[in-house]
Amino acid sequence: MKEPTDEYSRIVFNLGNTLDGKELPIHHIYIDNVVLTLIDDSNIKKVEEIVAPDINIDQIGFKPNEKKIAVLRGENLADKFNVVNAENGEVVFTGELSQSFENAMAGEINRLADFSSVTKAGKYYIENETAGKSYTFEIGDNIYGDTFDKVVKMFYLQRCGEELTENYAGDFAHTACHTDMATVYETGEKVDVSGGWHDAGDYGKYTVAGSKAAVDLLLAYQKNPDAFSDNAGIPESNNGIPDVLDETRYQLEWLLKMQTSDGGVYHKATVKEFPQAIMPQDEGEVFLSPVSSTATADFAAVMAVAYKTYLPIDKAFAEKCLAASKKAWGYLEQHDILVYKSISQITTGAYGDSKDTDERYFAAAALLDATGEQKYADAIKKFTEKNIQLSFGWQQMGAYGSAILLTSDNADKIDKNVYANIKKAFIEEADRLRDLANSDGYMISFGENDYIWGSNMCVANNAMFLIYTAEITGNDSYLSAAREHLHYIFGRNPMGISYVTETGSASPQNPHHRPSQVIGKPMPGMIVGGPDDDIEDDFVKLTLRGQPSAKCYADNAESYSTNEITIYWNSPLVFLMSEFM
Ligand code: G3I
Ligand code: 9MR
Ligand code: ZN
Repeated sequence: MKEPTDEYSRIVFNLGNTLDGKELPIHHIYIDNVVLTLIDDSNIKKVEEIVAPDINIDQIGFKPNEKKIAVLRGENLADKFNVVNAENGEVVFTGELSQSFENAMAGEINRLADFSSVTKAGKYYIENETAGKSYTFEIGDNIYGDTFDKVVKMFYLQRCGEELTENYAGDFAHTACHTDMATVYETGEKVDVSGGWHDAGDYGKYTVAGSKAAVDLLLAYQKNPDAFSDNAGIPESNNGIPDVLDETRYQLEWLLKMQTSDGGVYHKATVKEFPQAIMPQDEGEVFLSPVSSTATADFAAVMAVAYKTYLPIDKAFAEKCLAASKKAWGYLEQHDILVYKSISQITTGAYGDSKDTDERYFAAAALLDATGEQKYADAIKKFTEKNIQLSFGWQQMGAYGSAILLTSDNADKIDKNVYANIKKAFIEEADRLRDLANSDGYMISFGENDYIWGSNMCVANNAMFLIYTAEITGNDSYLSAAREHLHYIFGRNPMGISYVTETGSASPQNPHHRPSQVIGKPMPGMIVGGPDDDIEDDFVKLTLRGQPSAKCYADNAESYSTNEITIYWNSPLVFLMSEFM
């Protein structure tokens, strides 16, 4: 739990909201030290209007035979709760709440309502005499259908370099953007790096983050191909290829343009500085920042996974990806670590990283899985002599390497002891995550330092970890723990909101996402970053100090550290959802 440190001595006074009898949007003037910060907080009212019930529930719902739990908050709650049929008001189940327990991360006293025995398909809500009613939710076999399509289609809506037409993009249609040649900052050379997906609320394109997004979708398809349709509503729909593969190919084609003639890969393609809220086609000249070894290694990895995924679909494209992967590997063999080189005039996102062993390990694993060539197994042995942090994050990517190896047909090429150690470490980390989830009031695998920038990505990443472990061990307790993470994302969380835009009963209305800000409504299907108790942007510094970790979230477009969206926060969610469709 972080103690609030008050860097600001501030005077807050309210101007009131009428002038000559005319209603004004509410403004506060915050005087911090000598800086006068005027924040348009008129949309705070919208946030206050979403007063979450005291019964937190997955606002999408539950499959008929899974564990079904709601989290109630409050002291002196009535002991009993009802499950009510939302269509006819009939009480279908009455249960007893669990013992109450203190939840420091949420700053709440909680009790759980277990209604797993209710299995009949339908729409329901939970009611308790003291806590009131929950949002309505569904029990059924196909509860994720259109939500999943929204989460997958978000990538189409993030496309760069082509016109998004109204019949596919609706209000988020726009003309083609960033189609001009980019400039290599150090040499002035012009390069075509058009295409791919915008990273997030900004329009930058970053190789490290963009590789994570792509590989999550490819691994999700490899693991659960039947979860993916050919009619998610993109231009390539109904072409006989699952839309997720059409969409990911759009990103891969851009990534291929980011590779230099000697095999290295540029770290990012962005404008010089973040603009205010504008549409993408209005953004200026794009510059390429220097090659980094983390970008090159992530590129090598995703291209090797792409080879394996597209081989049965488009052999020529698959082989193009493998050749690019091997070329990037060759570059890595010739170069030690090349960290992200920050150029002072280019102040966009960094995706910096002081180590590249985990990325190189990931690349070696993907290339071994794709080719079976012994040299990659030998490289893996070398990498595992160093400490590799096992996570599916954009900075520590070791879990990708281990998950690929532990599910590979070519794992026999690895030294038996090395393999045993890789498996042991993976399961030990999964046990740590499962134990955390089993002791957390909202059933996610978080400790007190896990509410960081992009914490909702970590929720989905940890669920990925548990899903892979269930496959590797055949032990379904990991799968059950993973499933509870989905319920957190869609509403069973201390904020009481479904963290994915335009899903459930209450979802983010003001994401930090330039098209949403310009058009004035949230683009659908985007998971927001979620609580970050490091209090990292000006808005939350003025509004969230002292909040418990799990409530350090603000549904405000100014809060990019808690309310932005990214392609690599949506991608692990796609992986997670596809397992439980
Ligand atoms: O991992 C450490 C953790 O160990 C430590 O306890 C904690 C508190 O010090 O810090 C954690 O590091 C955080 C890091 O993200 C974790 O990945 C940093 O505080 C945090 O500042 C950092 O934020 C990154 C942010 O850019 C600022 O650099 C986010 O991960 C990253 O998702 C975000 O990426 C931006 C792009 O630059 C631009 N496009 C939008 C995108 C999303 O906001
Ligand atoms: O929009 C930018 C977002 O993508 C980044 O995550 C964030 C932190 O790097 O910065 C945002 O841009 C803001 C900039 O940092 C400060 N000036 C206002 C910009 C728009 O909010
Ligand atoms: Zn663009």
